[in-house]
Amino acid sequence: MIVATSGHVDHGKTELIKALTGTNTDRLPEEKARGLTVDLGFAYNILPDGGVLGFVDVPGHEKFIRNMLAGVAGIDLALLVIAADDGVMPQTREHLAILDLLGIRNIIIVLTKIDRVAPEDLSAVSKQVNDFLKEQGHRDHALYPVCAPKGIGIEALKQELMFRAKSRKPKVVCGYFRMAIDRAFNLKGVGLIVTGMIFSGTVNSAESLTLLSLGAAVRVREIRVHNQVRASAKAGERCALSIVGRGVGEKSIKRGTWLAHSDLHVPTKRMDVNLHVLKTETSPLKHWTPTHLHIGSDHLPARVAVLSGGNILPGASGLAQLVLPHDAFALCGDRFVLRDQSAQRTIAGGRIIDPFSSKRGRAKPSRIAILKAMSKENTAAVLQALATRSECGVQLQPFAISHNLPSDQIDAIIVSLGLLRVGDAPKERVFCESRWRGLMDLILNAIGSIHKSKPKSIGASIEDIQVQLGVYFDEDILKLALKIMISKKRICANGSWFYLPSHNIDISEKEKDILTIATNILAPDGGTPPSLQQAAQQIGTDVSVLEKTLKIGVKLGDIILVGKNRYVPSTLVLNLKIRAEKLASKSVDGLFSTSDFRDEVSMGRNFIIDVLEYFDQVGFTTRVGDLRRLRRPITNDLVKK
Ligand SMILES: Nc1nc2c(ncn2[C@@H]2O[C@H](COP(=O)(O)OP(=O)(O)O)[C@@H](O)[C@H]2O)c(=O)[nH]1
Ligand SMILES: [Mg+2]
Repeated sequence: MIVATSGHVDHGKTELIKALTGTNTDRLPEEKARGLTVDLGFAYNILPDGGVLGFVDVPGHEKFIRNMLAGVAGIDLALLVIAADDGVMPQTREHLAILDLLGIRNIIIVLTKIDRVAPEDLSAVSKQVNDFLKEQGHRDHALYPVCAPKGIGIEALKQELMFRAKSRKPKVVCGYFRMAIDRAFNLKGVGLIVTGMIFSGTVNSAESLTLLSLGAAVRVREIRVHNQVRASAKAGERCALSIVGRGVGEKSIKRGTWLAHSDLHVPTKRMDVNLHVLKTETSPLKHWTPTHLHIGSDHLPARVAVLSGGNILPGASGLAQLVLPHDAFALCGDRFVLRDQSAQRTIAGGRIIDPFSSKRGRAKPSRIAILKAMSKENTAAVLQALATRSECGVQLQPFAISHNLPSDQIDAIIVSLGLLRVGDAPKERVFCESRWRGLMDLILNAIGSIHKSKPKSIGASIEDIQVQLGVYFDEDILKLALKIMISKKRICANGSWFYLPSHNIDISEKEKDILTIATNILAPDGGTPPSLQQAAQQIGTDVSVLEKTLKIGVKLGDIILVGKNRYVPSTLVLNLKIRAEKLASKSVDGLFSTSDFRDEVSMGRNFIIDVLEYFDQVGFTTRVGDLRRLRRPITNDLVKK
C-alpha cells in the first residue's frame, strides 16, 4: 500500500513520516538547511506479515504544489496532516481538493502538534476539522491526534495503517505496464535509475520498455521495490528500475515521463475529458482558458475548450477538450488536475474520456452523445455503447490502446459482448450485429439509388457507393461488406462495378447490335485490330455513336479501354495475356521484349505497346529496363473473370 502525506506547510508531515518509519525524507541539502520540504521524499515500513507500507512525503508549501501533485498520483491512501495549533489552512484546503479531483477517497486525518494546545482546545480543533470535511462533502474520516517528536499517538496510527493495508482489496493487475517516473538519477556502479508509481501491468527484469516522451527503447536491468531486488513489480507498487538504452541518460528523462510497454507509445495533443470546476472558484471556467495540466507525475500547459454551454460554473461539471501545445500521453480513466495559468491555485480536475480526440466536430450533439456514452467507467459497457451508436463500427486499435487492453483482454470483451470483428489490424472494426446488418441494407439502398440515377451503367463503383451512403465508411470495411454481400448473392460484381441481381442494364436493341458487331471487328482472327475510326467505317456508323456504345460495353465488362481510344474486347485481352505468359515461360529468366511479344502475336507495334502498358498498369507485368516479366500468374485473372 502506498501512502502519501498532504496538508499545509509546517504542519508536521515530514516529522510524522520520521516517527512512522525512522527515515528523514528531507534529503536535499536545501531541505535540511531550511527544514522545509521542497521535493518528494520516500520511506517505507516492513510490516510483520512481510507486506510493505510505502510512504511519499510531499511538500506543503504553495510554491511546490507541482511536486505534491506528482507525489500523490496513483497512491492508495492519503494522510491529511493538520496542526492542532494552526487548524485548517489554505493548503489543507487545496490538498484536499486535489485528492478529491484525483479520486483519492481513502483518507486519514492526522492532527499533529497536540502538545502545542491545551487539552480542552483539542476538541475545538477537531470540530473545526470535521466541519471543514463536511463542507467539502466528506463524511467523517478517522482522526488520529499525535505528537510526532514524542511518539504520542504514533503506535495507534501505525495499527490503523496496518489494518488498512491488510483489508485493502488488491489492485487488479491488468493492461500493459505503465509507470509515471518521478525521479531519474545515476547511481555509482549501477547506472541509470528511474523511480515511480506503477499505474498498470507488470514489469519483469530484462524486459524492453519505451520512454514515451522520448520514444526511446530501454531494457530493464534490475527491479527494486522498497529496496528489495525483485524479478517483477506490478500495478500499485512503487519501484526503482535500473535501465539502459541508447542515448538515454539522467538528463534526458524528466519527471513526468511515462515508462511503458511500446504499444502505449501513442502521443496525443487533444483529449476529451469530464471536468469538474472547484466550487471555490469565483467565476465560471471560460472556453479557451489557459491552464497548467497535471497528469500522472507530468505537468504541461493546456487550453480548455468547453464542449457545451460556453463555460462551466463553479461547483459544476461539464465536457471539455484539453488542447496541448505538444505531445502528451494519457489513457481513458486517467485523473488530472488543472491549475490556473500563473500556477497559483487549483481550479478544476477530472477524468479522461477519450485521450485521442480531434478538433473536427468535437462539440457536435452526436459527438457529445458519444462522449456521454464513453463516460461510463466499465470498459465493456463503453464498447457496447459505442458499437450500438456507431454506424461505421468502432475502430478497434485506438479503443484497445486508450483503454490499455492487450489483445487477449480486448478479445475476451468482444466475445462477451457478441460483437462482430470486421477487417484486419490496424483498421479492424467491431460492429454490433444490428449495425452490421444495417450497413448491408444501406449499401443495398445506395446501389439501388445509383441504378435509378444511372440506368445505362452496369452498376456502382466503391466511390459511387461511398458518396451515396452519406456517412463516411472506411474503404476497407466497405470492400469487406461488399465481398460478403457478393458471397451471399445479395449483389453481383463485374470488375470494379457492383450491381443488384435484379438490375438490367438499360441498353437499346440498336446499341446491342452495334456492340456485338464491334466486338467481332475489334477482335479479328488474325492481324492487328482496327482503330476506332476504321471500325466505325467498317460498321458504317459515327465514331461518336460507336464510342458511346463501346463505353456501355466497358461497363458491361465486355470491352476494356486499354489506351487512349483503344477499346479491346475482354476476350482478346485474356488471349493476349495467355500469349504473354507462354512467352515468359519460354524465356530462361522469364523476361521478354516488346518485339518478342509483337512476333509472338503478330500485331502492329502501336497496338502492342498500348496493350503492354495496360498490362503494367493493372499489375499483370512489370518493366525491367527495356524488358518485362509477369508479376502475377494468369490464374488470378481467370479466377476473377
Ligand atoms: N511541538 C511539536 N512540533 C512538531 C510536531 N510535529 C512537527 N513539529 C515541528 O514542526 C516543524 C515543521 O515540521 P515538518 O514535519 O517539517 O512540517 P511539514 O512542512 O509539514 O513537513 C518542525 O520543526 C518539526 O519539528 C509536533 O507534533 N509537536
Ligand atoms: Mg515537510
